[in-house]
Amino acid sequence: MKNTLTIALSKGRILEETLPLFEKANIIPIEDIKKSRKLIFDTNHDNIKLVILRATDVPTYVEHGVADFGVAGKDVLMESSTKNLYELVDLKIAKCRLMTAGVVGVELPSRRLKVASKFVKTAKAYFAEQGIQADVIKLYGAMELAPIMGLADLIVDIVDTGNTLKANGLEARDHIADISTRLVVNKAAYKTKYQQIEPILEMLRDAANKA
Ligand code: PRT
Ligand code: MG
Repeated sequence: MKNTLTIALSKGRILEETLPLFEKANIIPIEDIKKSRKLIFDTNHDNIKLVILRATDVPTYVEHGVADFGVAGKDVLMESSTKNLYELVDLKIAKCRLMTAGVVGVELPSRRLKVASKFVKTAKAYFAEQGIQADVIKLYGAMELAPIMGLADLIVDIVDTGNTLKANGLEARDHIADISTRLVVNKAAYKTKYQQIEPILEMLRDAANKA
């Protein structure tokens, strides 16, 4: 009997693009994930299970080895302080950019900047690297409101089409990172279950490169 491999998937936007990619890689849940309230799913492979998690929890499950693989956005991985994982495949889905943004036409003040973001660690590292003095305020959503309400001079947020910024009178300023979804693997599992993990990696790598 083979060991079970557990793959932790990020729910929401990433899941929408993960399921078709996994289907191309012939990893198919035996029931419709989107129509179910379950969190653990069997697949067409008797040794592969899928668990559906809040995106920010995916690195944690993989770090602790309760999931062997994880599918998570590079933004989430950058922000997480988890170790013990290898980022092995760029799945090339849910692509976007991490950027700073501010109110259209408004120049930055000469004092220490106020920055609002849900990506506090990444934002701090970015401004430090630029040699810019900044205090970063943690928000959990609707980052666009912060500069409009005067909570912050800038936000650090995800931009895709730019429509959300535009609709709120904001403009993108500096590019921090290109983001896409990555496959991560627990380091210990990668060694101890290598024989089982490698073919799955190969299938997902091929599917990502074909897409
Ligand atoms: O709801 P929860 O707090 O759990 O997380 P979430 O809402 O961030 O999750 P979800 O389902 O939106 O997925 C987020 C993940 O998808 C991110 O971690 C990225 O890796 C990836 N991704 C890709 C995006 C976008 N594109 C994206 N456009 N995540 C968010 N957005 C949002 C952005 O925050 C902004 O509000 O879309 C808006 C910008 O889009 P444009 O097209 O208007 O520029
Ligand atoms: Mg959301």
